[in-house]
Parts: sequence; structure tokens; C-alpha cells
Amino acid sequence: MFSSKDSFKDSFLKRLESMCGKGFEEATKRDQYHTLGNMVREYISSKWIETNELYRSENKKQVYYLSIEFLLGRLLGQNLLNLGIKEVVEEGLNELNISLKEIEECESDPALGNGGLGRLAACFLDSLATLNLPGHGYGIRYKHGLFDQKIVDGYQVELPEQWLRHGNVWEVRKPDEAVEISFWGRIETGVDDGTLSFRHVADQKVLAVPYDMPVVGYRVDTVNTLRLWNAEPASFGPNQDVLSYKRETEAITDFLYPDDTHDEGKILRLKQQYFLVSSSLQSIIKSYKKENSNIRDLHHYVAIHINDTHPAMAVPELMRILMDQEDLSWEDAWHITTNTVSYTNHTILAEALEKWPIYLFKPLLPRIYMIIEEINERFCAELWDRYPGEWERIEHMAIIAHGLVKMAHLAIVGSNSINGVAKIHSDILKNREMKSFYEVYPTKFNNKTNGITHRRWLLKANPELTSLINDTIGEDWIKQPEKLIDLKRHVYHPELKERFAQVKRKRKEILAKKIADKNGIQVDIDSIFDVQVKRLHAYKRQLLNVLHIMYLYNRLKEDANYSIQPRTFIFGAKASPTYYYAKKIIKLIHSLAEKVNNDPRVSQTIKVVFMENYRVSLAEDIFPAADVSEQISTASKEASGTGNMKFMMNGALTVGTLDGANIEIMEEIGEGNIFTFGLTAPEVLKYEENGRYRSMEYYHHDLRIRQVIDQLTNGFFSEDEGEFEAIADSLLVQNDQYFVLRDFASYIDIQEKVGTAYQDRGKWLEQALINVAHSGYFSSDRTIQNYADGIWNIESIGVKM
Ligand code: GPU
Repeated sequence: MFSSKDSFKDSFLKRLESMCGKGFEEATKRDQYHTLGNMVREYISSKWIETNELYRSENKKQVYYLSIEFLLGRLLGQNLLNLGIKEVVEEGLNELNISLKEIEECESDPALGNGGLGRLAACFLDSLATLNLPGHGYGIRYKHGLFDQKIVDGYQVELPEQWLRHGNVWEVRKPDEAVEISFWGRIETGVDDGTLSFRHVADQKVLAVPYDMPVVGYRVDTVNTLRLWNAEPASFGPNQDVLSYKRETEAITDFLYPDDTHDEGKILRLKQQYFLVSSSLQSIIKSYKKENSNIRDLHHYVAIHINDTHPAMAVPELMRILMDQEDLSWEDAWHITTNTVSYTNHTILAEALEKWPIYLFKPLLPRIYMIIEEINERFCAELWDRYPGEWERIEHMAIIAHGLVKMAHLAIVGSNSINGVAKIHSDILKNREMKSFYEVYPTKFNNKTNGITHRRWLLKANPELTSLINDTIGEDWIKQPEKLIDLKRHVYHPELKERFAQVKRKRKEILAKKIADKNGIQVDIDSIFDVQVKRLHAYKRQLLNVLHIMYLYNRLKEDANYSIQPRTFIFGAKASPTYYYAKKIIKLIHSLAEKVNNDPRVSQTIKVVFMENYRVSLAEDIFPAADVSEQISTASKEASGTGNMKFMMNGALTVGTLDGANIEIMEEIGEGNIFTFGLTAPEVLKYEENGRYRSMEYYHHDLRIRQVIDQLTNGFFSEDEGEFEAIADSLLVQNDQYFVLRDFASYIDIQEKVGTAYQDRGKWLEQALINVAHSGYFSSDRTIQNYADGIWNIESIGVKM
């Protein structure tokens, strides 16, 4: 089918007719996409079956990565690349006068995640398969992924996302492997051989039906599985309100919650979490029991990883299955559970730490709640032995306290490994946030610095830079990303620099065209493309970026001789629909864009662009075009960041705080190749402790600050004067929780240095190439190998067709 371009063309045309019932002439682009997608999936399926058979026959340990989000992005292009058939397909299509790129754009961009956490899970899947590691993803098949963002008069409007509207060629429904999930009801107590036994008698049963998607490794025969669960009615009883039962069950997988690092605390979310956990565990245990007779060996064959605390009920659910269904004692079940489960923490922000009120939890999941109570009692008894009389400490560490179930505590107590996602973040966990737990379990805590798959963020997103790298150092880096460092010997070669400059220019032209089409704004290719794309959140400080642009506007207006390197400020961000402040910032960016872009003089030097509906596919156009990467979170607040790595890999220079993985990027490339500024994490934490920060002082003493803050409310923008009052208040009345004003001066300084540095073109190009050369460390291949060796204890299994 893909062995040569002629056989491809032949199969494609035949398949187009048989699938769409149309001749070549009538077929639409979408028909062509569906045809090609189906051919590719069929091509994958023999490898997929082979992989599954091998995993069964080898019977080695496998890992299951449980995540409430998988932000996959489009799959056609990536699968073609990984399978090594992109060229054949592209050439064959060209001869039929079809553009592969246009076909690729027919695929919807599955947004089953919010931001970094979900995208990390997707990168991990790619690396697991490419490293031939037996690892699978388990998640939810949301009917509607993250909302589509429309901007109307500068305001964000949310529309339901509809990725399944035209079907999903990559999934296979597996109704035979469906399992039942129990909600509500009561516990039946019995006595078995003199010991108490418990059984949950449910009031509501929901069917979880798996949809499997293949995860294709790069140029290997391994095809792992992403299993996404769909909620459906289980069975209809005689006296049942059929309609409301159907509606209620299906609602469980209708929507992805649009919160990023923020806990919503709604009962439907709790249902989603248990639905994911229970269906995944039941299915994992079933497949384990097919090959293994002794449930007591589970942890030697199965590792279960929970991506943040959203799937933390894996701990009590595994206990339930082992005790209530497999008849193990508490002690045996606990030994197996804690040796099976491991946990990654992705944030220290208090508002993101999940805490469920007992009054919601207990009625919905009575047996799970009962088990958590028992875990808590045993844990507190241990603490009491260790810290006799220290009530406060124990209350503070308890899993259940003050009417709340603390999911992070449950995850820590119930797992064998707790990792942070960057060195500084793991250190903060150990020494501050989770200090008391670290004291009790010093060996459980560890760090696994995040990574991204260079196969999507370089190979797929930036074919131009990929060719240049291949021409310079060969192709080994694609499988061994650390080899990108070989570029370092060449970064001073004028020819490489020149070719890199051409690549960057080409990608800036492509993005500029998109901006012209979508925003109607003409941007200058020779200006610095200065980009901040990420979820909108106060701690990420898009506001600091905005205030800097306002300051530049003021300088340019006031001083006709003020001259700087021209810049295009590019933003992309979705705000949680209920996050009032974040939505105001989006409006502010638009009002600023209006002001700046319409000023005949100022707009010759700076422009502001907000790109609507930021998502994976748009990101693939943005990263390759960036000159400057904005990573300006308040130090200590961004656990890692992963956008920072994507920019670096595409040769952008970072303007960043000493936060998250920015620090490790600096350590890799050297202090001279990054622009750092602002408070350090210890300084921020100290301010938070001693309460000595007074944002008002900065307002009074720095005229630049006073001017821009006043402009938020004095009619400077053509909006209503109250429009941005909440933002001004956050900075002054509420004492600027994220130290925007404290870091303002330092940010202005570093941005001035960026502008000057850009003018030394030769040096800038060298620095950009040094960033690319050192980006290999930030490949998720390295991260995943660290998890495999240090946490999961799994080995690669070479699938060979
Ligand atoms: N992160 Br918790 C999310 O994207 N969503 C969440 O709900 C939580 C964390 C992010 C962190 O903010 C980011 O710093 C990190 O790089 C990413 O997870 C992956 O670890």
C-alpha cells in the first residue's frame, strides 16, 4: 500500500471510491483525509496486533499512565512521519494534484487537555513508543474537548469544541471490553470465614466503553495503546426514567473541564475521575489475570502512574478490587497497591490542590470513601507513634480533615514514588510544601525534569530547521536527541548561521501571512517576534508583558528620538470561562493592540497581535517563527513549563525568570545565552513569609509604573473607565500577589538588552543555534527513560515485524 508512490496512488484511488462512494472528481478534501487516515490506520494495525501479542507472550512489566488529559494534537502528519511513509504519500498525492498539507488540515485538533499537563502526557506517549517501552495511556474520550475560543470586540467567547463531528479515523471501539462503574447506593456488610467483608451495592451503574487509539513510535514497529473511555448507559430497568438515566450517564464524558491549575470541585468532575480510575483499573487487572495466576505478583508486572492527583482514587480503587474481589487482606492489598502506584505533582499553587468535601464524596462513592477513611486512620496512627502528642502536625498531614478529603495526601501515602517536574519544583516540594511528608518518606521523593517530544516540536513543526540540522550533523539526533549537541561545533560557521537565518525568516513569513489573514495586521518580518503563548493565568504574568508594551508605547509617544529595534508582540492564550481576571487580561491585550497598531508612528516600531484559539496545531506554526520566548512567571510558581523547551528547540532566545525548567535551560546553555531577570524563588518565598512587600511603594516611586497603572483607569483606552479596574486593583488594592510591580524595572532593563542584542545579528544567530544544540536534554525521550529506570522499573521490548 505504501511501498511505492505508484502502489500508493493506486490504493488511494480505489479506497476513495469504495469508502466515499464517489469518483475522484467529486471527492472533497475531507473525503481524501478520511481515505488516507483509514489507509494509515490499517497499515498500523498489523504492528499494533504484533505489539500486543509480544507484550502478552513476553509477559514483562508494563506501565499504565492514567491522565485526565491527553492533548494529542493532529495525528495524521505525525503518524506518517513516524511510520516513515510521509514522502511516498506526499509525492503520490502531488501527482494527483492534492496537497498533503491541505489534507492534514481537515483533521480536527483533538484538544482533550488544557495546557502543559495534558500536552506532557501526549509527549510521553510518543517517547514510550519510540523507546519500545511497554507503556499505555488511559484517559477519557470527551465528546467536547477544550472550548474553541472566539474573540468578539476583544472579549473571549467560548464555543463547544466538536472534534468528533466527522468521526475519528484513529479510534477502535471495543464494546467487548466494556466494564461497569458503580455510583451512589450503600455498602453491604457480610461475614466470610469469620472476617468482615464489604460490597458496594450501587444505585447507578454506568458502562465504560473503551476506544483504543494506536500510538506509533518513530521508525520502530512498536505501536502502544491510548485507551479512552466513553460513558454509556449500562442497562435499562423496568421502572426507570430512561431519558434522564441516559442523559446523566452520558454527561460524564461530555466535556473536558476547562480549568488549568485550578480546582473546580464539582461533583461531575469527581464522577469523571472515578470513572477514569475504575474503568482503567478493572481493565488492567483483567488483562493481568489473563496471563498471570497470582494476583499477589501484580506489582512485578504492572506499574500505574497517576498524572497529578486527578486519578488519585487509583489507590483506594486498587485496594477495593484486591480486597473485595480478590479476597486479599488489608495488609497484602496495601503492600501491592503502594508498590504499584506512583505519582507526579505538577504544581504547588494552593488553588490547584484538590480537596473534596466529604458530603459530596461519601454518598457518591461510599466504598471508596470507606477505604480512604481506613487508609487515613492507619496513617494517622503511624504518625502518632512517630510524633506522639503532635496533634497539629498530624491534623495538618491527615488525608481527611475539616470535612475534606485531600487528594495530594492520599496520593503521597498510597504511592511508592512522588516526583516533581523540574529540579527547583522538586526541591520546593521536599523542603517546603510537602516537607512533613518528606520527613516521613524521604526515599519516595524524586525529580524528573519534564521534556517534550522533538519529533512533534521540531521534526513535524519545523521541517525547514530539521533539514538544516540533518545536513549539518546527520540524522542520528532524531533517535538520540542528546546528539543535537554536535551542532555546537558548527554554530560559528557563517554558512550555518546564514542558513538558519533563512529558515527563521521563512517561518516568520509563514506566520506573518497567517496573522495577515486572521487578524488583518501586517507585521514586519525584520522585527523581533516576541511571543508569549500559554494558558492565561495571573501567575504566568501576561500582565507584566502588557505593562512593558504600554511603557514602550509611552516612550515612543513622548520622545520622537527614542529608537528601538522594531518588535512584534504575539500572544496566544485561553482563559478559563469562569476566571474573571484572566478574561479581563485578554480584553486588555486587545485594547492595547487597538491603540498601538492604529498609531501611525508607534506602529512603525511595535505591533501587538493576539492569535485566537491557541491550540496544538497553531502552536506548530508559532514556535518555529519566534525570536524571543517569554517565560516570565513569578519565581517558584511555574512547576516546570514546557513551552520554554519548544521555543528553545526552535532557536528562540528566552526572556525568563529563574523559575521551573528555565533554570535548567540556563544551566545547559550558559548564562550568556538567556535573558534572566526578576526575583528569585527564595526571594519570593521570603516575601510571602514575612509579608513585607508593598506594591504601592513601587507605584509611588517609579513614574513609569504610575503612568501605566493610571492608564488602566483614566480613559487612556477607549473602553469604559471601569473596564480594567479589577486589574489595577489586583496590583494596588490587593498588593500584587504575583510581584508584577516588583519585577517591572528589572523586566524593562532586560528587554532593553534583548533589543540591543538582536542588532548584533551574527551573535544572535549563534546564540539561537546554541539553544537548539542544547535542547536535546529537554527531549521527553530522556524524561521517559528516567521514569522507566527510576520509577517504573520497566524495560524496552523490541517489536520486530
Ligand atoms: N500544569 Br496541576 C497544568 O498544565 N495543569 C494543571 O492542572 C497542573 C499543572 C502544568 C504546570 O503548570 C507546568 O508548569 C508544567 O510544565 C506542566 O503542568 C507539566 O508538568
